[in-house]
Amino acid sequence: MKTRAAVALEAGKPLEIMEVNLEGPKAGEVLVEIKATGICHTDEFTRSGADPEGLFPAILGHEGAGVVVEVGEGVTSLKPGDHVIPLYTPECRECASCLSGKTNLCTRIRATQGQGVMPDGTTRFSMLDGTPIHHYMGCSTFANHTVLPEISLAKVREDAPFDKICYIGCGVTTGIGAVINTAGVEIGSTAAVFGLGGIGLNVIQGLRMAGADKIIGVDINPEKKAMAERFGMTHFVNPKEIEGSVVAHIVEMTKTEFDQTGGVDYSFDATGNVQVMRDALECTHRGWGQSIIIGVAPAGAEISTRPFQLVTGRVWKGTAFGGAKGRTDVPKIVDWYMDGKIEIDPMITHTLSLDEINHGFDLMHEGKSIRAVVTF
Ligand code: NAD
Ligand code: AHE
Ligand code: ZN
Repeated sequence: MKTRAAVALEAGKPLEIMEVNLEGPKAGEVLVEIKATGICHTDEFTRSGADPEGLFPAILGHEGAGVVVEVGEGVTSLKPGDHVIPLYTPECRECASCLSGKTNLCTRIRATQGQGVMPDGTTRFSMLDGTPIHHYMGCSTFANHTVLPEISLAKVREDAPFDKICYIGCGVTTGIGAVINTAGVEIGSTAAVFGLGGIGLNVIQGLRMAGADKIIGVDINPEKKAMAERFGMTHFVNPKEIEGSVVAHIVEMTKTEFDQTGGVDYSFDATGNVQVMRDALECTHRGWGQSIIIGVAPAGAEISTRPFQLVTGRVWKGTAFGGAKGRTDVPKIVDWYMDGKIEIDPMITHTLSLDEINHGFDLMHEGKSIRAVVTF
């Protein structure tokens, strides 16, 4: 079949909207009509050329929602008409990682997914002249239709709006999951969130759900303050407007009559900047502070700190997709949204057509959007 897609032809170039060829689903695969997709900073990271795994030409996008059109041979858990959310972290329930109970990082198809191909080593997308187009993160949601492995799809309820629940395909689950699954934040905790974008706001929402008392948001863009407060931020720090280091500032903010050491119980990096990651670690409390890296850093970037920071009890962790097991957890998060336990709508600041997708990237760069969503 033919479908319309935004294609990343070369690193650093705007996406090009074009008709592409899409082969039908092979064994174990599913053809999905994408109804809506968010634009995550990770799409920009790859489009820009900063991703060491970046391949071109590719159809980017990994935060989608849609409807099953056709299933390949042997597919048993899905049928045409089912509503689904694509998963860049699949859940096969059979590999050593899935069976370990210790991680959400299913390894069943990670190698081929990173090479931009389906598990059989081939691509379903091609240009009209026959040039193959790479898949992206196993999802490629910047296309009106896409093909995914069955294990990379979460079946969700049919009354949930596509243009909102697409965000659960990455940002919502990553932010809330980082708090609940990765950090295990307790009631009454103090926390600092670095980066108040599409991920950081969901960390804040997760912290409020977990019952955190003091939620400090840090961003160099003061326009992010109001939305963060709406989701539960109690204090805002703009590193450009304070005297001295952000670490010393947060340590001071968290000292109490009974604890003159200071430092937050938990911190989260949602910027992808390695200096910010260091600050996030070092502003946590001596003896027990945990810092969770969510941000994705460019090729070649490395983190550093004095080992003394860890010797004195701080813990550095990372999280992918908020530690969530997609087929199990995503349908529940859709229920949370539909039951009003979490909010999504205010964070979707812009809704665009596929033809306007590059404007969505501009809005991200200008700091004007939280999430821009493309609807088909
Ligand atoms: P975004 O562009 O919406 O938000 C980033 C925010 O960080 C912006 O508000 C920006 O002003 C702020 N910021 C930038 N530099 C800063 C600095 N030096 N100090 C303080 N704030 C700063 O991006 P997003 O979609 O929220 O994604 C955030 C990061 O998370 C990206 O690196 C993305 O690739 C990554 N990510 C990781 C996962 C995962 O599973 N680990 C999932 C989704 C996104
Ligand atoms: N390809 C990059 C790493 C990108 C990365 O860390 N991706 C996250 C999801 S970001 C979603 O917005 C992830 O899930 N990582 C686990 C995995 O297996 O990719 C690089 O640096 O090579
Ligand atoms: Zn993402």
